Amino acid sequence: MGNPLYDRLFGIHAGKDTAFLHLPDGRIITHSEFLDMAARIANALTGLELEPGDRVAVQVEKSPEMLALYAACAQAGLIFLPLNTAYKTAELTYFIENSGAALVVCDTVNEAGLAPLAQAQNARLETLNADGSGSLMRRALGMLTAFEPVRRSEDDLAAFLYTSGTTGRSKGAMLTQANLLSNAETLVREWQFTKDDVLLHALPIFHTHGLFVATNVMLAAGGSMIFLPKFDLNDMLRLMPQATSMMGVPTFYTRLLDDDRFTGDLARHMRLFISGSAPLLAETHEQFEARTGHRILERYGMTETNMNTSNPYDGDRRAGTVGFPLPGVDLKVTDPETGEALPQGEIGMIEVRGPNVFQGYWQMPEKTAEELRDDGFFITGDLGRVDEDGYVHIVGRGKDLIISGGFNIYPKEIELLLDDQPGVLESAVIGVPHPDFGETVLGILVPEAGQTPDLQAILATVQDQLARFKHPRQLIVLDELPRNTMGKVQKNALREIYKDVFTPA
Ligand code: MCA
Ligand code: AMP
Repeated sequence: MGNPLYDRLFGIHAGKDTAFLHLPDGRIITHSEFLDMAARIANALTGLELEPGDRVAVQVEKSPEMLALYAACAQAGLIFLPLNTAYKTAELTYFIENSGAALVVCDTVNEAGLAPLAQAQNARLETLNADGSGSLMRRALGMLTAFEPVRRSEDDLAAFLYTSGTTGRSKGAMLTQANLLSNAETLVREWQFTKDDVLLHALPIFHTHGLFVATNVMLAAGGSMIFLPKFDLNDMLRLMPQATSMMGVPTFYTRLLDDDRFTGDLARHMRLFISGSAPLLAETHEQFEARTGHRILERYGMTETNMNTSNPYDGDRRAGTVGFPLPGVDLKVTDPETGEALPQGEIGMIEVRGPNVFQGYWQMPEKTAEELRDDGFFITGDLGRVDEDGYVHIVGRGKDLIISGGFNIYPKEIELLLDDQPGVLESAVIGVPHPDFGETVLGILVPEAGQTPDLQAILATVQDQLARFKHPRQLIVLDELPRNTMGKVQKNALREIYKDVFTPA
């Protein structure tokens, strides 16, 4: 039986002195050096008395060591639970408590803040910093570079990724080894990745895109990655000549296009540019082709499902579409009210089924039942249609979601906080177009009678409680919110009124 995730992504590289990570300072980490590091960490984790199936919550900066911690968790049968580095203590508290993490790994600067929380639930606390220092690597240093992978089956859980919801409460999406492996192996074939590929990797590795799409695909293909700590335009331009491929959110592409140094010559040698996590404007697709001759390959996925659809590698990559269902993925468009399949061409709810679809939300059977049907179809919350050529178009969202620079934000979480502020009767949070982030957050407040809320004080509270990317970029005060006859706030009307706030005509 072995350990399929470890064996097929990591074990296959044992003893290979081929390049795996190219670091921005020119250093190269080979596959075998990386596996040695992972095995040392796996030994260190076992030394902490962690048991297979335990959750390891990780909020650290992107680094080779963080990636090796992911490999070590796979090897030791632990559930990897990466967390956005922007989250504040208040947000982390929920994830750590809800997941029942047995180990929390954080940056040294956050250690004191997280210690009481870890202690309260008997979790171990170790540190790992961007430069690879910290208590976890100190433990790992003295360990052996051999570690027999813990036996696991494809049905065992490999990762939890938290995804927020319309109620404001985040849900832990449970992903098995099979979910991750099936998707990675499909994408390698569909996008024709090989050991000769060098991926320009500037995405964070705490989300599906940077970890399960970009990294797992490169591991399965045996290629290497130019592993940047974050998106930095100068680094991207400097290092693109050494890459064959890039994956990014639409903001990566608009930022590249906004810079004159990004020329057709710089990109011509590249094999493939892939975009996802948020809608790529058809205009960006067209500008990119005009500048570089490349047609960006857009695909569509979710935390709960990994990737569902992709434009073709060979064939017409159509702007404004997310392509065809991937092999093994069933996709249908249904009536959001009845769940009945709609005739081809009609707009409705996108539902997907396949080996990529998660197992449910951790300890939330009701939420799971609301979104995952008994027959295996997952209700994505995205509204779309399939055109006469079979291309899937996402035309809107049936869920109240804002996607800013590829990060998902559920308005409810922010509204709950705004509603609690002195002098605020109620609030509505909407996404409005933003030239850099695609969408950004706008907060609309209604004061209590006779009150004038202190907007600066409210923003300060928001800053304290919520990750930066969730902060409303502006607060607007209104006497009342527009409502329909049922009393429901008409967010569409608000979005229309404020659509030009950040993108003046
Ligand atoms: C940073 N800031 C943001 C964002 N990122 N604000 C709103 N939205 C964001 N996405 C804050 C910074 O903290 C900073 O705050 C200010 O905005 C400007 O920062 P800037 O330097 O411009 O930002 P950056 O650090 O360059 O980051 C922008 C980014 C980054 C490169 C677009 O957000 C990014 O890498 N996004 C990718 C997200 C991703 O991987 N999503 C995949 C999710 P201050 O003003 O205080 O300095 S997985 C997924 O969605 C599914 C499964 C899928 O299909 O892939
Ligand atoms: P997440 O919850 O971070 O997994 O984000 C998943 C959501 O991102 C999907 O439900 C879509 O709304 C959105 N998304 C991902 N890829 C695309 C895309 N190519 N076009 C439009 N929306 C996308």
